[in-house]
Amino acid sequence: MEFETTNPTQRRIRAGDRQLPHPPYRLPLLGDVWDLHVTDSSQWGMRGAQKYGGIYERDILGTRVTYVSDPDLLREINDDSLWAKFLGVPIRDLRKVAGDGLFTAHNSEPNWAKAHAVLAPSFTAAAMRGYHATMQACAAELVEYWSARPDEWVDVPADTNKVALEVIGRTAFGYEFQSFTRTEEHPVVTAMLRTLTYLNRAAYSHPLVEKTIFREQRAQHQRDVEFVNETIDDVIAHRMRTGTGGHGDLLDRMLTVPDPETGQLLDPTNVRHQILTFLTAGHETTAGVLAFALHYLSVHPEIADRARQEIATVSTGTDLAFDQVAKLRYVRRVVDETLRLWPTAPGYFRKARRDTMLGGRYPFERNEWVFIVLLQLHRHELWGGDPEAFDPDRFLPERIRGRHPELYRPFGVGMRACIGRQFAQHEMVLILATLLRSFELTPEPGYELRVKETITLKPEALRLRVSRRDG
Ligand code: MNH
Repeated sequence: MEFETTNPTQRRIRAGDRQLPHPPYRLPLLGDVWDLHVTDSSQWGMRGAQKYGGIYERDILGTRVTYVSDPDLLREINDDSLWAKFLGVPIRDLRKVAGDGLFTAHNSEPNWAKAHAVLAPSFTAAAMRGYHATMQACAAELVEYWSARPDEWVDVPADTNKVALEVIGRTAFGYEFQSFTRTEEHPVVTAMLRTLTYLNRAAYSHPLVEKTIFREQRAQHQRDVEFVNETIDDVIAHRMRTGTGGHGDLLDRMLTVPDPETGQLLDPTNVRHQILTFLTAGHETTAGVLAFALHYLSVHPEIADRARQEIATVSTGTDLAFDQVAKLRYVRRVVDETLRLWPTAPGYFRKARRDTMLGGRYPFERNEWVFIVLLQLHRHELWGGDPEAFDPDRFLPERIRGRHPELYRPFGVGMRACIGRQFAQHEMVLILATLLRSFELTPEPGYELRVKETITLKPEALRLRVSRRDG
């Protein structure tokens, strides 16, 4: 413990002393609320950083929201001993669905450490070997689905959502959504997407507004949450009835492996929370990256061809073996660069563990929080050149070396960083490579990338022509 106040030469840390750049025309009581964008809040956070700098704030009805995209300040903020995970508005609302699942648990909740210990072995690089065949089968279903549509403009984000949902459904709890054979969207998917959209929109709303103007939507939202919960509970109950073990999925692990620390199994409600966490955290983000990557590959045929050459060199067969995926260094750089421009989880929150003078200049009292604007961090001037240019070679080993360590954080950082990182990377490289080798990608004339936010990011209305190629 440090007691700054016992040092007479040091001034007390007071939030009131913190002066930060902010939008002009700040109003009494309302603050900067006129400058709030609810449907594109992350992109607006980025625009703000471009105007006001690497740390600035908006005062929303008396709540100070601090936006940080200065990598030097992140040396402190990303340090788990100084700042801790904070559940900011859209994430906190996710707790209504995902409860104390890994993503939405507070650091202090015992279920976080418990589930982390039980599940971590399922996410090591070695564990990926066990998921490879499933991921491949899902990729093959997408190839078949697109092969049957040579003369259509395929809805890219919808279809990458399908493939990522199949992957996570099967690897997490042995569930096939049959995304590629049903004509209507799976009702659980509809309910989950509506839930995310609702939570994203209602994030800055007021309960009274929700109960009046948005009464219908709110009722629908409650039905959606109930329906999703029941469906997952059925799957868990079915597994328990028909026998655990032998599935090699996350559900088996959660139902059979005790926490090494306490010797306890996860309780059934927590298991449901974890499944819901994996379904949401493990599918929207990955699907978004695949969709953005396909956009860039379609408008940069030279990059797509270079990737195809690499794929042909690594594998002459029709399928990519597990060990070959790690050899696709260029495809991996395409994924890395996509995540630089469009980190599909566009930021994260941290709160100060104790009173602190951030960067030696900005006083933050204990428990005050900041939002890390990944979209702007990933466009910081230290990247050099035109930050909007899509250039996978930014991730060449020699160019990564010497780079500021806090300049690239698409998977977060520290103890609360993404547990699914290796999973997502293996999945994304495998699926992209499979699609590149199977299809020519033609962009829609005149399409300009617009980005839609539903907590995660997606390219809006992205459609491509996909035609079979041999090899
Ligand atoms: Mn993922 C945490 C981004 C894929 C499961 N994920 C995080 C965080 C970021 C993130 C950022 C940290 C948030 C914070 O600090 O508040 N995740 C991604 C991205 C992709 C992704 C950009 C894909 C690309 N994530 C996945 C996949 C899974 C997954 C796939 C599961 C299979 N992520 C999680 C879980 C957490 C998390 C679980 C919470 C971990 C924890 O707090 O212990």
